[in-house]
Amino acid sequence: MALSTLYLAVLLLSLGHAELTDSPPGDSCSAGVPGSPGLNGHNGQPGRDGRDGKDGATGPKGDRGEPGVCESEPGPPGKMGPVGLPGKMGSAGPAGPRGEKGDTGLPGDVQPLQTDIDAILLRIALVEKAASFRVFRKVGAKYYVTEGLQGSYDAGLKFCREAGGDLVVPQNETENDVLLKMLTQLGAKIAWLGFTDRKTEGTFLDSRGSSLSFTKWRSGEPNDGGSKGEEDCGMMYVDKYNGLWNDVECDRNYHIVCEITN
Ligand SMILES: [Ca+2]
Ligand SMILES: [Ca+2]
Repeated sequence: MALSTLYLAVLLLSLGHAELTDSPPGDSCSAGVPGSPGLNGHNGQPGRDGRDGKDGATGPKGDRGEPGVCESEPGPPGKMGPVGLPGKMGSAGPAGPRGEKGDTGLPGDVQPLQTDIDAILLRIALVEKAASFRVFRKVGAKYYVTEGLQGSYDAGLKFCREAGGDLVVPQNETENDVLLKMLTQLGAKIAWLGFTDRKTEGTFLDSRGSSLSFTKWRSGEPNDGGSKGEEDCGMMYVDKYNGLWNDVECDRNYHIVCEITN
């Protein structure tokens, strides 16, 4: 339609032009027969793109698809959790089998231990012996023991030797006090001390022949007095002179106290 309108417009324009150029001024002529239509012109240039149209209406919802298959790799491990509270200790299990016998130790490793064991056994033997007496007191490494018996100096010395000891000889003030208290508790008034001057008058020696390193003579003693004119054996006063010493006749009857040691 648009091409036909354009064609007619071109035709009228060409006729008008012909009248202006072919007819002299003042002449008149009749209109000629219209010529044949001209050829179609060439196609014009493509027009510009039109504006974007409005979005169409939303279409109907499609059918539900098939469930997919998850094939993803496992994720990394999570962070370590807090340390839990300690659990209760279980009951002891049964004893395991006996192990193999160990290697024999060196003689030098065994000897000190054996020495300690021997010393302990000796100490136990001493305590057992002391405890076998009626009364016993610990004095340093020694024990003073007695059965509460009385007799002469020689009877007392024999008794103590047979018990594995000797007649008591205090070596210092402390030992003298222990003996005094022991005799006081026993109710004794006088007890023998284990030394004499039978061998050399005026020189008191213990049963092993050693001189005295400690003495506690009563004032004026030893005096070798007495009715027989000789006093050769030592003794201790208990209640009368409170632990002081004297030399007396050896055949008197006094309490017998022994000292025992390893
Ligand atoms: Ca004497
Ligand atoms: Ca005397």
